[in-house]
Amino acid sequence: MHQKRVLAIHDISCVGKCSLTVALPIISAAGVECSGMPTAVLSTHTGGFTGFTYRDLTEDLVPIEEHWKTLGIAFDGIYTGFLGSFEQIDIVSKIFDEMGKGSVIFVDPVMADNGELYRIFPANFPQGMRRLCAKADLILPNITEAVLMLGEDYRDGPYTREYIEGLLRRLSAIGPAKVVLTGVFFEEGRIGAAAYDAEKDETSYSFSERVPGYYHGTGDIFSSVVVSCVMNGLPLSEAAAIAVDFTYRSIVRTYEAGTDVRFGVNFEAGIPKLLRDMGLGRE
Ligand code: PXL
Repeated sequence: MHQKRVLAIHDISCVGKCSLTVALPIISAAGVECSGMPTAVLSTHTGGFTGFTYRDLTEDLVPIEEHWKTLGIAFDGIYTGFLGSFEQIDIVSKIFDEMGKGSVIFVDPVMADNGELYRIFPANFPQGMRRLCAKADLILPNITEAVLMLGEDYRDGPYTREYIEGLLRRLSAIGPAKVVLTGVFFEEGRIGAAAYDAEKDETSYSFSERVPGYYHGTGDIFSSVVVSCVMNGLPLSEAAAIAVDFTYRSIVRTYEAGTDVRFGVNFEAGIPKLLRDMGLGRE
């Protein structure tokens, strides 16, 4: 059997469980080879810590790709997350053109939450991410990232189905045939994701209970599970439902443990159930 291979292009935040330290274990556990292209090395992620180190690896990205081209390797999927600059967006866009011909392209336009662009990004950064999303097969924005890329004002929830389905269609019109939008809620106390397939013009929703607090890295956990499910051939609606449940359980486990949330959530303990939900792990 052909083992699928995904290239994950993210920073590596050494401590704090996000980006590559989440994508690698989750995608590997799902039986998919996960190659990594680290865009930067940080001592921790940028959310909630001060004094973190940041070594930019922009200069290494093209030589890494050039070497891979000499090896004749191909990727079944390319999955990008946090990118630190317009230059990195342009390089990744070129990697999609040069190495992504037969690949499913997943873009998580990590840059904002709760109505605000992360402070490290310039105000026009969403336009760069929009250009990258135009080349993707599947994008995974949260509501803030979605409205910033669409040039619309941020609204607080609860949302209506009409509003969410309008957002999904406008996002898909940028280019991607599939959109998974996170942070969707129609009532207080429950939150989840909407998955839209433009070819079928179908939208599905998955919700869980909302746990109080803000949990770093959970967007990357969610997206890594969706990537893992899609690469294993699961339908998008099922992929989103499994990812909502896995992320929710990781948050609850962490909330109950009362640990410092800056260090990320305990997703590791949920991996055996994740594999069962995906129909794997019975070998
Ligand atoms: O989880 C997203 C993310 C990834 N990488 C870095 C971050 C963040 C969110 O803050 O700071 C470096």
